[in-house]
Amino acid sequence: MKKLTLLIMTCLVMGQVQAEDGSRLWLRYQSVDKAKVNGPACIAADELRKYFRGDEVTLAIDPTIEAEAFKIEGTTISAKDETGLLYGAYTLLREPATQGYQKPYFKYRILNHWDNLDGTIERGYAGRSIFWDLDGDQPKAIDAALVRAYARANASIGINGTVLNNVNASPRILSPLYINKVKEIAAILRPYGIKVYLSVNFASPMALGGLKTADPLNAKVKTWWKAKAKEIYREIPDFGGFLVKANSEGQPGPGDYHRTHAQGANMLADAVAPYGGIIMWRSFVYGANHKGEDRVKQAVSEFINDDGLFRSNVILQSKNGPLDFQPREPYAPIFDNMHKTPQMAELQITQEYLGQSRHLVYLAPMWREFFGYVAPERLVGIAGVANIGLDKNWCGHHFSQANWYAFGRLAWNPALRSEQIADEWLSATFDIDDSHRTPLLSMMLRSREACVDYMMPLGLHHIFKFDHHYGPEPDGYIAHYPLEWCPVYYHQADSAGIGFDRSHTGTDATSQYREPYCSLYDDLTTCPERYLLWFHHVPWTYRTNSGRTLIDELTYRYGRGVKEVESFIDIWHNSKPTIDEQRWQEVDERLQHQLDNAREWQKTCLDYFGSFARK
Ligand code: GCV
Repeated sequence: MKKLTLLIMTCLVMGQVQAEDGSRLWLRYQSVDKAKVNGPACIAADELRKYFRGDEVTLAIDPTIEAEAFKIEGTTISAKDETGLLYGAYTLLREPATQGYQKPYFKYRILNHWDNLDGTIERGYAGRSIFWDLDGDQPKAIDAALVRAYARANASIGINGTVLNNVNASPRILSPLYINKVKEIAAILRPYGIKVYLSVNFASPMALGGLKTADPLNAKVKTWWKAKAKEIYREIPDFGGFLVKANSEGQPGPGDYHRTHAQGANMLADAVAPYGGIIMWRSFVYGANHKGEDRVKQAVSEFINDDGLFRSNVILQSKNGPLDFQPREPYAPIFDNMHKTPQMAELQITQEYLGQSRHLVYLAPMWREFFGYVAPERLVGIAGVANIGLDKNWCGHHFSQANWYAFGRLAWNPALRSEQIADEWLSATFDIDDSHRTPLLSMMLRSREACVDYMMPLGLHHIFKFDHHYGPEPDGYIAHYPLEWCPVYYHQADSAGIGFDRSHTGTDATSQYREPYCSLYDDLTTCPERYLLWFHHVPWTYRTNSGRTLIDELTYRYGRGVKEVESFIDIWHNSKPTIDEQRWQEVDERLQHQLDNAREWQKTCLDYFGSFARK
């Protein structure tokens, strides 16, 4: 009898313990079910009733408070509506001592999913799409519970929009069948304060509407988009708008009809304007019209004449750097050149070029670095290319969850320090005490710089293997490829030195920057070392700040990166007793892999560069 009771009790206890597979993200609240919640029935009330550890909370609607903001006084949360209450509730759950008024910094806090309708994800490293898949040639049913869990996670960090499909967009997304699916998703996300947006293919009127052209000045084309917008808004009245990749990497756009970006964007802007929609128009454009021009200059050349010509509901969305989400880039000078156009920064959460979901690289320091050059007040929003997929732990690597979290927190408040965000995330994600959290915090904070060191120190860039953007291939060259896809184009190593001369003696990309950066970057003696080889072709014998020659400094930095990963492994091993088994093992396996990769980067790059330097 005694034995049976024990068995039953054990089963009950075990039944309550959830597996630590990472699926709960940073939302690992234990249900206490004790708080009395006064106020309207809503998600905020449900969350607090279940998880708040105090005895009583009051939720109050106060129309004088700004949308999305909230006020906490004692244990009363006031907000204009349920979204504000929800943000207040998650803040209270995270930091029970919070008091006072908070509002999100950026109006647009948006995830960009590069999810294809067939379920694959471009640059996705955590499994297939959580939104899309095919069932034969029909869209698969939406997993409402999963989408709700996604909405909850986003609301807990203040994200208020999501683009549901890849910027390399299939026209099918605008078919009635898919609009219905989008409507279903929107209904799940709406109570969490999240709007849906879609990436659109500029040639949709031809692919879907049977028109012979997609020329933005053509009357039939305009009418087609207006009708499409009307159809969407009839189903989804709070639809956010469109994201557009036009005339970039083979995508159609207004340039196909000798029209400008402004003409293309404005035609779409007019279609969604009656409903309050916006157009996020990407500036990631290079190639076709710019043969021979340094790729990092092309966005400014292409857009500068359009400044001031866009409708007020168009936002120009630009990647943080002028090339393409490298481990380190100087900021993109387009942010200095468009003075009359609202701008958004596109940050990449998915670590395409930072070890993908295999390497532990905490990205908040990189994004904070960007805000040091492009002040948040110059932006109306930030978009983050999502790292979310069907993997049990959502992001592939348990620590990649921290990047999703950090993106949301910085969108809420770009002044938050990377350290505070990492600390919040660690505390919520693992059950660890202060003494164990400190080394993990240090590991996270050093991890991005380590990645730069073992991949591309001193301003090197884009020396990745063709296409998959993971391992090193500094000697990469394919004669029939565009030069700007070839690593040798970016490092320009020869017997004299290494680096891309973008100063006034080279491509003059430095002239696109505002002062003091223009002069600072242009002069080899004042250019910060972290951008040295980005802006200058430097002799092998050049003495860096440390007194080492350039090749010795490269050797030192690759070695430092590898040592850092070794030290991460030590830290992780020391933390073993405090981390649950499954997550510990999974992270450990990836760290070992990261170390192998770091050593491969070190060897491949130093062997190759050494063959020029040490001739
Ligand atoms: C979605 C890079 C990536 C592409 C991506 C593109 C973009 O080229 O490798 O996968 O396409 O950027 O941002 O449009």
